[in-house]
Amino acid sequence: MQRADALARFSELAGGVTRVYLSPEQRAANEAVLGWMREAGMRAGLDAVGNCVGRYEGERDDLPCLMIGSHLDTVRDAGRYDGILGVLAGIECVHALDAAGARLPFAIEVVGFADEEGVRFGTTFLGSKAVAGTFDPAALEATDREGMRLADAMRAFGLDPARIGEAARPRGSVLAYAELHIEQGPVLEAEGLPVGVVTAIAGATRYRLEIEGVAGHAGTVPMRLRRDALAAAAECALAVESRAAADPDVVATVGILEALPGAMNVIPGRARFTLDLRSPSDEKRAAAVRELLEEMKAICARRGVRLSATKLHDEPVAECAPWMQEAIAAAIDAEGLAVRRLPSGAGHDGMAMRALCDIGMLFVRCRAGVSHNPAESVSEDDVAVALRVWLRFIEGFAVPAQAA
Ligand code: HGY
Ligand code: MN
Ligand code: MN
Repeated sequence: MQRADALARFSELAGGVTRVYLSPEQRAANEAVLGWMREAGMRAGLDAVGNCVGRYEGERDDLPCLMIGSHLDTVRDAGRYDGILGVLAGIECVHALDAAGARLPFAIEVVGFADEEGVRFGTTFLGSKAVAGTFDPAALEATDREGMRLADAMRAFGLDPARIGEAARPRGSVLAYAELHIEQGPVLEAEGLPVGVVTAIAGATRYRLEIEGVAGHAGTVPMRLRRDALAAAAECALAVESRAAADPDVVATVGILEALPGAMNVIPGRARFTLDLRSPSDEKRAAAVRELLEEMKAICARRGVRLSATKLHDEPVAECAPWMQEAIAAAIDAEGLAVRRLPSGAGHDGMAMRALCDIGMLFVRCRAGVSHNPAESVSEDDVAVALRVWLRFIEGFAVPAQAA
């Protein structure tokens, strides 16, 4: 818990937590995490994309590993447990094994992924995709708010984009990927449970959209002659909200909305906004995205403004392997706790890691389900329960014959 507080201080936001990919704050946080990994008995260092990787050998060197991970980057003005808790929990479990001199029939790798949230470049899962071998080189052209390309930001950080492929793991070298994460939802708290087993991670689509209208003088252009880009974007945002509200299996968010040029007395000639749409059903997600793009085009045509949409991200539902769900459920049961299976509305690095190996997740109750918010919090007791479950899951881990 103190380590989560310590990492929260590595932030670009005074009085809050914002730590994005390849930032000076991330470099400082990496140093702390690598130090804790080494103290726990791991060999630790950064991989080719800046993930923190710690390795604890099994009963023999160079055995395939169980990968225990989560992410170290945050959203803007974030909480201090989203992602972070899963990395710290992995370190704590290895520390317990090391202190007991325990060696398992597999290695353990604890990974702190460097870019799960995708806040700086709009992409996401850059770290886990590199490990899974699915990193898309086109992402190197993505730019941040200052217009800096990802490739240049990597070089400025001391990484070589040409070596990203070195982070990819050979198939078979990772037996499974397991992530402990706060639920970021209200279910466990509502049912009085400290932990739960994740069944699947909802599919997600992200778009960056721009509306081209006509800038003008706020005092002289009659309302009926205006091509107000922001008003059009606002109508689009309400269309997003009502389409999602119409289907309990769909959630959609306009998280960024900018009026340009951004002066009080100028009719916005341009508007930029984002769409984030999720569903546990890939069919419903695709239908909702298709219908919303049509509807937003019609809104803009009616208003005489032009809409352009760029898809940034499109990940289908990621199932947690039944055998991994069973293994985590058995550890929960062995701790004398009720086993609750539930889906994840939030995205996680497992969506990328499933390209390499089977995945599983353990959820930890968080207060009022609040996340992506400084009020995000977990209780020390629940974290203690989760650590005991996680250590038991790790010690009992084995790949069943049919899953191998
Ligand atoms: O957006 C998400 O679901 C995750 O926090 N990246
Ligand atoms: Mn998050
Ligand atoms: Mn997260």
